[in-house]
Amino acid sequence: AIRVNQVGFAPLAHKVAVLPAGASGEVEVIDAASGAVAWRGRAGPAGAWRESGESVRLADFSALARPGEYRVRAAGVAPSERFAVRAGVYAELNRAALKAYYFNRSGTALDASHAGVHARAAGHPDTRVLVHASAASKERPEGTVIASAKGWYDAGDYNKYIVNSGISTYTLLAAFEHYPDYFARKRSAIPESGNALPDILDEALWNLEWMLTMQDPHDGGVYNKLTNLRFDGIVMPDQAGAERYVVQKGTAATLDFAATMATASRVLKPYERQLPGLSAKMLRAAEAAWEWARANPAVVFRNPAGVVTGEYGDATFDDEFAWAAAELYISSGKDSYYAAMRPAAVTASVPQWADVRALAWISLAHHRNSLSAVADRTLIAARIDTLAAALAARWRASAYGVPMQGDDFVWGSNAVALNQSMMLLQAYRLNGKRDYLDAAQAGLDYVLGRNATGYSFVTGFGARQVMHPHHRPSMADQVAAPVPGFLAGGPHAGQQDKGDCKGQYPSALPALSYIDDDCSYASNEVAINWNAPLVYVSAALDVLGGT
Ligand code: G3I
Ligand code: 9MR
Repeated sequence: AIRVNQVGFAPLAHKVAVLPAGASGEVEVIDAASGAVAWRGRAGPAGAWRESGESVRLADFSALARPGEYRVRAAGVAPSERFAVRAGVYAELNRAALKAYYFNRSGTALDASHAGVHARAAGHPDTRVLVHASAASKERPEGTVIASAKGWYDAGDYNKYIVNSGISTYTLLAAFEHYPDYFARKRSAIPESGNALPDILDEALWNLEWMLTMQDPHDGGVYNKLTNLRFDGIVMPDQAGAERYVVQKGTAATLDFAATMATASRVLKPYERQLPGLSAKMLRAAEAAWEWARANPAVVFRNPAGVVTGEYGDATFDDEFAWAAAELYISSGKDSYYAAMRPAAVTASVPQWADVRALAWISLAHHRNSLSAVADRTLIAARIDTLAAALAARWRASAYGVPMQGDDFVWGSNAVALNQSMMLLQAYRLNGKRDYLDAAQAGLDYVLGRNATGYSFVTGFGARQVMHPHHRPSMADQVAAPVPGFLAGGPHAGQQDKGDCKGQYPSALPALSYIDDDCSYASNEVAINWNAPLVYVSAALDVLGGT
């Protein structure tokens, strides 16, 4: 079949469909209701995409700007799913992608007025959590009870991990910092909707309040995670009663915390009246975490004996140091933090939970006009442009018309596509090169259906949508539809769950290694760090895509 973004495009966006090489080169875009031809043209030459073993052609129908509902067709092949062309085409997608965080809130009931058929009882109050042996200190010996409520469940499991919370929360804060007007009045029907804060900040706050409890007030260090000893069964949150622990402090968790709190302190500063003292408290927490990390610069987290939940183990800390230093510099105004970042030694790469260095460049670029004299604006722009240029070159050379290739197909590959888009958008914001916007569009197209599996990977969106994500509430709630607004992890050749998904993978090729089955935690789980760039990119393309 012909593959296309199943949600659609802004009128002036770059618009591409992927056709099997065997299809006729004559391509039409037809009105989905009347069948009238709205655009006619030719597909490009056939090219091989090693990642899926396909030979495909691209049809560029960007010239079609008239709002409507369409399909792409060509002789000799099934037509595409339907899609829309209109301004604000990602508004609902963006709302749902943010609402997914509400659905993953720990420690609260979701009532029917906000959660509809996905209403559920409260689980994991985390008001009495034990300090694990690995986290014991003089002031807080093993077994000390602390309160560590709120926060989001990480993913399809019910644990809460600081390393992954950092990049996720930051990305939401960055979306708001870059596009405040887009989010200002946007309502996602969460309990806080209508208060003085935009919903995206209320949602971020739910997790930030939890994160604050993960810092040991005696030394500034931050626990890696709040977790059961082993994963909960496939049950609703209120049915999961296992003892919970905070586990070992680590350098990565502490620096991710510092960076996120420093960011939050400046983003929330205008809301001093609603949140008295919070901004200053967050900056103090960030500085205390930074000091702990300076004194403990290489504490690698590994699951202690007896703990088998997600690890988020990361053994390199240069990127976390750089990111925390950059955010502390911007938020505190102290030049010493810029020097501590060692900018000349820090490159940019596509962000993910274990590599956060680009987040430093994103924030520096956004604030470039108000930074003190020590900041090297030329370097900031160059770092972002160098990365974007490399991604755009891949996009240009790709048979599928996407930057995704080879090593990008990891656990959570769909978020790689969107984080690539997020970085391309940073460069577009700096220098307005149209290719960067178009390559960013390709990443969103990819997760919404222009990929080798033909799925739209966001629950609730697209004609051929994911129905069975590895997400405990979606699996246990007896509701046929999954909780909406979640991005599935996506294809990759690792197939680490094939023991639990016997014989189900259709292919060993990376871009086809995906199963829409809830057995597949390696290809079909959801996670807060994967949804965050979906929130960012859908907002940015709604704002920038029509221009
Ligand atoms: O670092 C190695 C690299 O050196 C090697 O070349 C490469 C080859 O496969 O593997 C790399 O390690 C990978 C690691 O992520 C770091 O990227 C592992 O293969 C891969 O299995 C591992 O996947 C992680 C997965 O947990 C399993 O630990 C995902 O990134 C991570 O997103 C995922 O996170 C889980 C949490 O643990 C628990 N909660 C759900 C969440 C989402 O599935
Ligand atoms: O549900 C767990 C998921 O959140 C993790 O990402 C994944 C990898 O650590 O593990 C899942 O739990 C599975 C466990 O690892 C193996 N037995 C089946 C579990 C899922 O039902």
